[in-house]
Amino acid sequence: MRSEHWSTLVQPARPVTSGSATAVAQPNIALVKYWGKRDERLVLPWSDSLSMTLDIFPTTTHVRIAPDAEHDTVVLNGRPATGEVLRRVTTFLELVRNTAGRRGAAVVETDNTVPTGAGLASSASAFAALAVAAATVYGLDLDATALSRLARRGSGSASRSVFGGFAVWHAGQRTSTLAEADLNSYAEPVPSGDLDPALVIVVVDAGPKAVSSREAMRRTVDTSPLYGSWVAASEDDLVLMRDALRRGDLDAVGSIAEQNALGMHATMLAARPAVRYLSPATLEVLDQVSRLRRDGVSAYATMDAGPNVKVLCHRADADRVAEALRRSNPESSVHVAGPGQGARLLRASG
Ligand code: 2P0
Repeated sequence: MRSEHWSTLVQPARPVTSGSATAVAQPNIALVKYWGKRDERLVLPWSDSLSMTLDIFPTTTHVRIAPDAEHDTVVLNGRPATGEVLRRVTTFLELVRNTAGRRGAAVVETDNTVPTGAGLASSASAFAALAVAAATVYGLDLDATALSRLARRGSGSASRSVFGGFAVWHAGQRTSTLAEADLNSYAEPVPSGDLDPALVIVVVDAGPKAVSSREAMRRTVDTSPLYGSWVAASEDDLVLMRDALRRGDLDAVGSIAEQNALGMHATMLAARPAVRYLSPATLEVLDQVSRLRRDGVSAYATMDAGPNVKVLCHRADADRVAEALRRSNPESSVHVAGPGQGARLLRASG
């Protein structure tokens, strides 16, 4: 009786027996940051954020159906993934399969050129590429908004890497239900006037971080007395940032981004126990950026969940800025990025 009852209610998932897809995506750097979740399972943030997708550090992800396999397999940079990485990717594939009403394990092979875990948003490019490839393989026909919403479930910042150039990720109304916020929380492109920017990335430390951004966000939201003020300030920053981008005003974009990043680090420094990603090397780069500004160069710093510094400047000044930062930081690697493309499918079969 019971099983008959079920069979009338639940459409059994149809098996997928073959197919593969390869997608590529690049990381993004937030100029107005995402820091803190309203809901962990749905990856819903407390505030809107805004970023620039880079034209360097691509992640290329190949997903293929493994018809005889019982479990998903994940290979990251040639090595089988285990633990948290495997769990996050499998949970994400489960979401794609449930949404598509399909079943069948997959093999995911990912080549990530971002220094993993160094606060350079490797999960953004990783889950944006995975969303495109997995949706294709399991037959989900999604527009860019739906793809962004899906990528968000893998990693919040991935919602923004679905788009090229500048993108805003909407938090979804704070007063709405979780289901409404889920629907309304996605990224979309933002116009950026005549801006011709570059981000000079100073990797002072490419090692893994001591505290994951997920845990650090949780601790900040739960314990930092400054968190509410930062969210309120960030809302104002977003309005000003959109206006500065529209006007193509790099100095305004840079100052807002720098203030917003320092505010984010202040709120986590006030968490209990404190989360401190900034190192002495970070502070030295911040001093160098101030000196560049005193010398008349428009250069502004932002830092994420790690000690590395990204310096926003005019593209025409990028070589000069990179050279100055290389000279002052001979042990660091320095990369120059411009605005890049959004996540895209390279090929698919079956
Ligand atoms: C951002 N970061 O806006 C902020 C600023 C780091 C500092 O998004 O937990 O890897 O997977 O949603 O996206 C890093 O967090 O976090 C991040 P989850 P994610 O770029």
